[in-house]
Amino acid sequence: MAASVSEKPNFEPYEHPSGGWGSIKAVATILRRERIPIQGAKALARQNKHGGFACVSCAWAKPAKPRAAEFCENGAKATAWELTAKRMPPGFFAEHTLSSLETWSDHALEEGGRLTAPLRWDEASDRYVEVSWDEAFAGIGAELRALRAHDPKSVVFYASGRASLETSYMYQLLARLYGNNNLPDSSNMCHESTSVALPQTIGVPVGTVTLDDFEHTDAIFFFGQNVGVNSPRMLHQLQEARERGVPIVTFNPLRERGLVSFANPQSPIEMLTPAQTAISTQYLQVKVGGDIAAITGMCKALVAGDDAAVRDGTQRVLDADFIATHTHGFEAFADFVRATDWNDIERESGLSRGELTEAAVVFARAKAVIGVYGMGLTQHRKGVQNVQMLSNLLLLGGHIGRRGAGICPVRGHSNVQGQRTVGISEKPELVPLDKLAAQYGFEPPREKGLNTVETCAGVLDGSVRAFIGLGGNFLRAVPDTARVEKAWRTLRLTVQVATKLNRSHLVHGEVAYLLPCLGRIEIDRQASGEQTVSVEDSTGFMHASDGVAEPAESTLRSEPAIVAGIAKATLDANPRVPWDDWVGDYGQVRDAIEATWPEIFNDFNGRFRQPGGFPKPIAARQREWKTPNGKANFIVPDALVSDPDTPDGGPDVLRLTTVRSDDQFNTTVYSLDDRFRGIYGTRSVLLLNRHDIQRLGFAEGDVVTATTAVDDGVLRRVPGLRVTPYDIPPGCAAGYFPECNPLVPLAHHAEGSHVPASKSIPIRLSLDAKAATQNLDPSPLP
Ligand SMILES: Nc1nc2c(c(=O)[nH]1)N[C@H]1C(S)=C(S)[C@@H](COP(=O)(O)OP(=O)(O)OC[C@H]3O[C@@H](n4cnc5c(=O)[nH]c(N)nc54)[C@H](O)[C@@H]3O)O[C@H]1N2
Ligand SMILES: Nc1nc2c(c(=O)[nH]1)N[C@H]1C(S)=C(S)[C@@H](COP(=O)(O)OP(=O)(O)OC[C@H]3O[C@@H](n4cnc5c(=O)[nH]c(N)nc54)[C@H](O)[C@@H]3O)O[C@H]1N2
Ligand SMILES: [Mo]
Repeated sequence: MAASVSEKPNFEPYEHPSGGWGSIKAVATILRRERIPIQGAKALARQNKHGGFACVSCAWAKPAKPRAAEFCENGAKATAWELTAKRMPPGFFAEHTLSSLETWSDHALEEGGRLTAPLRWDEASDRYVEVSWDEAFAGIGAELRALRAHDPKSVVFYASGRASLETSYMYQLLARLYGNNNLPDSSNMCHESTSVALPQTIGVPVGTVTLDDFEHTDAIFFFGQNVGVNSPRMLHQLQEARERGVPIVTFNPLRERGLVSFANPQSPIEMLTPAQTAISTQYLQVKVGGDIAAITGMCKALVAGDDAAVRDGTQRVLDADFIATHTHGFEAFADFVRATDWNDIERESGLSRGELTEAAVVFARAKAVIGVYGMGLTQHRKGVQNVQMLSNLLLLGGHIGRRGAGICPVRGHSNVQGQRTVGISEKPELVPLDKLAAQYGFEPPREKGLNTVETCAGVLDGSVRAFIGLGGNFLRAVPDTARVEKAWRTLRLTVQVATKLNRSHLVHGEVAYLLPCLGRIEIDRQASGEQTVSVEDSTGFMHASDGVAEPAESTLRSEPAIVAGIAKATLDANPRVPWDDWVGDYGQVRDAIEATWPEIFNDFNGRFRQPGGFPKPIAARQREWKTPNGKANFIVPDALVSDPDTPDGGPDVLRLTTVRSDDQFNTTVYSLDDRFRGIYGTRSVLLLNRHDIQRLGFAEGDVVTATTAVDDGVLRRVPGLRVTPYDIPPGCAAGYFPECNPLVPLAHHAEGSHVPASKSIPIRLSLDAKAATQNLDPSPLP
């Protein structure tokens, strides 16, 4: 049962464009697989539409005038995964102990379908047993009250990034009324590097571009974001830009299909002809961790060109007016790039001076440039400086606060940006605590709370005693899996709110509850009728989302109802916090959000249904710099390499980056295939450059163990990885998240943001078994 997907690995290069017929076929397959052809197809028609639901997959912008089908292959998969006809009722748990389920794969666990009833772990039988909602809340409340009497800071309230603005607001209030700011979330593993970097450079914690900018841009630069897989609806904006002749320059160690070419599955012409749009006009296979060096190279070419223009009295290359009026720190930055040697840039980036100069020329010619990026920049030891380097580059040309230009961090979960906006943050200075104090008549905790990495450290050292998880799969998503899992079992209480079973529900504390919730696609009926929720997209627009499908089971409760249930069972009654009224009418939660942030959410209930959503104010869009010095700041990096730990490990040390396949959503693994990378039937692979395979004495198909090359007394290893040749720079390797997470040391995280540096892990390889073909060697044994 554990291996319900047949393990027959197969490798062949995928020569087709992303999108296209491959995409249509994949959508049909997944609807069939989840046994929901009709209901699923009906729901898809209302995905990302006015009066429909906001996709539960990625956070990419939702246009005011949607296409006939405003969803992508991966959004369709996420919808089907949630609306599946499969169920995991209490009877399932009567048949399986939790220890036996621990041997199941991530895929097999979620494949069982939707959870249907509240469950409590029974120690005597090692099984989850059904309890009533009242029993569950009473049990959790009693534990939380006891822990609070001892130390209110020993409890952590994690949020995964999918919960609505309404749920998130109630959840952060629960934590603060309880007595701490321990609100780690998935952005702590994701775009926290952005939230730390950009306030220092341009005075906002989020991106500045809107969909309109894509229609007016002259050049797009892509760093470490796999658009065809992780935000495929953006391919439409890229395709339109390419049709206008806009160059797209990509920096990525791997040649990713979606960044190479795209056939629009919604364009009849492209579907009937071999036509496809080439996406990247220049594809630069930067070394893993080589982005600071690469951008330094581009900046060096630009500054040199500008120095020459000043000398010769010709047209300037940089936007000198913008730099003079709006920025600070330009001279120091220009001196840094002038002083940096091309040899060092070439060595650390793996790119040539010629290639970087060519990219700089494209940049210099464009009146409006967009810089797009993802985890390839944020998940490094110097992840914050990676983001600041991209900001430096854009500032050279004045590309912030100009139509068609801007910085575009592509956010992960569908409401991860929004949950930070409504108070899910461990940093008290980012939350209007005085407002909350006045609104609800209590004294909020002022001490900094725990982020994700600190939560893991707290579990390891015993200071964290309880974990409440609002969605997600914390134990699979975090670094140092083996160590954290072991310590996890010593927790007093674990509570998980979820739609489907995952590993974080199997490894648990002394007292454990698993609470099944409605998904966003389902109709949510409360006292005042069917409820609407809201989310914020990657470009800062707030959207309404209405459920369209019947709930998987009548026993399920909504996330707001579950948060309120825990709150009421735990906290003293406070007449100013009307949990029941809020659950009865989410419009009242929106009123409360508006009262806390009137400048962002004024007339929230009036505006949130408008097609295309409403934007939150982002000062940098108007060239208003909310930085301490009132300017946009150039920031000089302190090293050329994004991962100072890795470089001198010796010739046998490789830099491993961990990535997502085409058929997964984070730890939710839909299948073992990765169509765009030509890998089928297995995720236990290590993608390596052919020369490295040979140099290290391996052959294609060998099975190896990866061991972390960090000497801190802990042995971290992942065995069983198949050596697979791939188009990747020498010295680099790629493997899958979450399978490779045991290799990431907890301390190996971005300076300043604590984002685990899971895009650059130093590893060594050792042989487990020779390739199967060689085992078949008929030569007689001696
Ligand atoms: N279908 C689907 N959609 C998703 C998700 C999903 O799992 N599946 N996850 C969601 C979430 S939470 C997030 S955060 C986003 C993640 O979306 P992405 O940011 O695209 O995340 P990754 O797949 O981890 O990989 C990013 C890319 O960075 C490249 N890369 C690796 N190392 C480096 C480097 O050192 N430098 C550069 N320049 N590039 C590098 C990789 O080759 C890969 O193409 O997507 C969201 N959307
Ligand atoms: N090595 C490595 N590690 C990484 C990354 C990487 O690139 N490399 N990426 C990091 C990033 S960017 C992120 S965002 C994290 C992701 O970390 P998480 O957000 O914690 O993990 P997910 O896999 O998205 O969570 C999936 C689970 O969410 C639950 N779920 C789904 N829908 C709902 C819902 O509507 N409500 C509730 N309550 N539960 C729901 C289901 O039970 C499902 O099993 O992982 C991080 N870890
Ligand atoms: Mo993410």
